[in-house]
Amino acid sequence: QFEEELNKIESLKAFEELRVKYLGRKAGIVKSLLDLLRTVDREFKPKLGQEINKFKVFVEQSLKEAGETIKKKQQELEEKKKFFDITLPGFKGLEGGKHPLTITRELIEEIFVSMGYDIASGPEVESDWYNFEALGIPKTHPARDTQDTFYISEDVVLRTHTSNVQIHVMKTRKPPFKVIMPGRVYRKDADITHSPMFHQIEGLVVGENITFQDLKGTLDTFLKKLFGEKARLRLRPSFFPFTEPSAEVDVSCIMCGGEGCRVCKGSGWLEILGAGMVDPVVFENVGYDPEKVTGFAFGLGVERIAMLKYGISDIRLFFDNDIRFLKQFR
Ligand code: FA5
Repeated sequence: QFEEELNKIESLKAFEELRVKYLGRKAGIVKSLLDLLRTVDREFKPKLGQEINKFKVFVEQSLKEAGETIKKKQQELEEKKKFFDITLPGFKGLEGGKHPLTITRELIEEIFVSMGYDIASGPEVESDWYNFEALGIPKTHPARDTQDTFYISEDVVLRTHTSNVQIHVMKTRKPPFKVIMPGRVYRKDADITHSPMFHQIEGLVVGENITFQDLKGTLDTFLKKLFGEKARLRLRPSFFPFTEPSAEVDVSCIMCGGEGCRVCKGSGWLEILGAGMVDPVVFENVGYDPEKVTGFAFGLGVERIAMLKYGISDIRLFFDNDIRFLKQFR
């Protein structure tokens, strides 16, 4: 019976129960057999005592062996549980990525930094003077129409361009210098190429004998570095109150299929920036001598450049935060 019960044992707990059942000091089977020995006739005692003792030794020995085996098994099981298989593939967390506008801005910054430019920034909530007046935009200029500008109060606006930073920079630095000034700007504008909040990167170079040729060469170098050698630049005469002469600059729709491209609405060109030679009036407003220094400035639209680079035909996609759109730029 003992052997039968022993063979069935699988857990340490069952083993312990069996041990108590047979060898328990108070009520174990071996103990009760020894108790029985006291009640038998003297002549049977030696023989029976021997038999009981043999049984006791047998039980003890068997339990010892079985106990060792079962403990070993248990240990192996524990080890298996602890084993960490480093060859198994890991769990991959959701990976974030940079926004296409961030990628584009960083790319543009890198190109200008490689050409020796510093990076500066200025306020998005701006006084009328910095955003307009100092840049030669009088109260009567159409750019100040409430259609275009978000007013915080009569004298405070959400900046409509990054050109306000030109003034901050010129008021705190002495020429010569080359700076770019990236940032968010705001206008009451909304269609597939216009967003009410968008990004510009302003550029400003001031020194002696800076010419329009330098401006054109700089923009040409920049655009070729950004879009490749085949990219073409087109300057159209334009007007900005703070530059003279002024130009609007288009780039050929090289990245998205030329003439038929939706980004360029079939024209083959997309306007990406405004530029010109700094107007002497602006130099006077910041205390520079227009007889001594000249300079050029430009303001480029980051969204427009990203649209061209990636062939995106609707500016609103940048701000919808649709994960399926954003995932493509990782
Ligand atoms: C200006 O904002 C001038 N401050 C640029 C400038 C700087 C001229 C320095 C001369 C010297 P404009 O309004 O054209 O210019 O805007 C510049 C660029 O911003 C545009 O060429 C276009 O690429 C982009 N842009 C303008 N409005 C929007 C809009 N609502 N959404 C997205 N991009 C826009």
